[in-house]
Amino acid sequence: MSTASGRRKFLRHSAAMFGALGIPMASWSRYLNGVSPDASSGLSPAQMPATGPMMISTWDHGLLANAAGFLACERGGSALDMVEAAAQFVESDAQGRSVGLGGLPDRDGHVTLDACVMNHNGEAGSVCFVQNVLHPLSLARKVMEETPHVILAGAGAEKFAREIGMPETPLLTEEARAAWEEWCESAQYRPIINIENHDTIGILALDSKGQIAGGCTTSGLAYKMHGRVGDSPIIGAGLFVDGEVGAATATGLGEAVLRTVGSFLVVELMRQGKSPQQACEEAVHRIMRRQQTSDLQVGYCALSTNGTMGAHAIHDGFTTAQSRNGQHELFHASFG
Ligand code: SD4
Repeated sequence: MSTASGRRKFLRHSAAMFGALGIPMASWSRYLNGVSPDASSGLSPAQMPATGPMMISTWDHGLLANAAGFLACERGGSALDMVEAAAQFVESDAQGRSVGLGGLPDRDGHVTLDACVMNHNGEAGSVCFVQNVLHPLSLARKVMEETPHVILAGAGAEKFAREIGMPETPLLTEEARAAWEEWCESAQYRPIINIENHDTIGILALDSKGQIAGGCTTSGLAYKMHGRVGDSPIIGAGLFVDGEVGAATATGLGEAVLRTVGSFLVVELMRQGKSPQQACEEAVHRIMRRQQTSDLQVGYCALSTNGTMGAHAIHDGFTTAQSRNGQHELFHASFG
């Protein structure tokens, strides 16, 4: 596909998504003018410090997610509001195969969701192994804001969602069901791990007050065992935010991230003086030193409270969307 036709397709999809969310065209169209859907390689300019609201999100879908986050910011939203708006955008997108609606199911055919949020004060909320909730990250935020707990799981989280008025939403689309049925024919009920099978969204935002927040939301590994919970809803693994230092989030094979408490590690390395880029590299290398990584992917991205960003992955192919000054750009992360 040519760059021009790729861009046209991207803009059509974006317009449909913003329209479906009821966001008026006058609000989103100017954001899309600042969106560069073609990934650049090499060092991102966003690794340089900057001021003002900014975001970094995992994978290509982070571009539109960040644009949605900036709309929330323009309406006076905090960093956490930016994160939530970005997440809702991707969770509602039925074309995405690993987050929310349209996500691929577990090996028994159930779409089960993991999500969490954390803010600059160190408050955190999380839900895991949740079904039929369109916006699990918003539910995680409610756990943080309206309960004395940090994590709610499974049926208990779903009950809480009903209590606070979140509608039950079936998430398995026809396309995702068809993909699962095809998988069932040859897979012998074995959960798979491969480096293509990832595109969870992790989102980090810094608002104009200098407050930082993050979130992570996913339907997890496709065709995982029923009941499996990954790194994404686990504070310290899929996400960590420290208002004095910065924030980090992870994507890829959750088991590898869980074993190394990856996002916490990235933030602690930043506290010790490493840049977000150096910290992401060290956390990836920690996995590579301990595990056989030829068939697994993990990527981290990080944002410091002074506005520098970094991203690194085990393998080529990890992209991050980086936004500031009304510009949203996609970057290929360094790897290896
Ligand atoms: C998980 N870390 O459930 C998630 C999957 C993911 O990009 O990030 N995919 O293991």
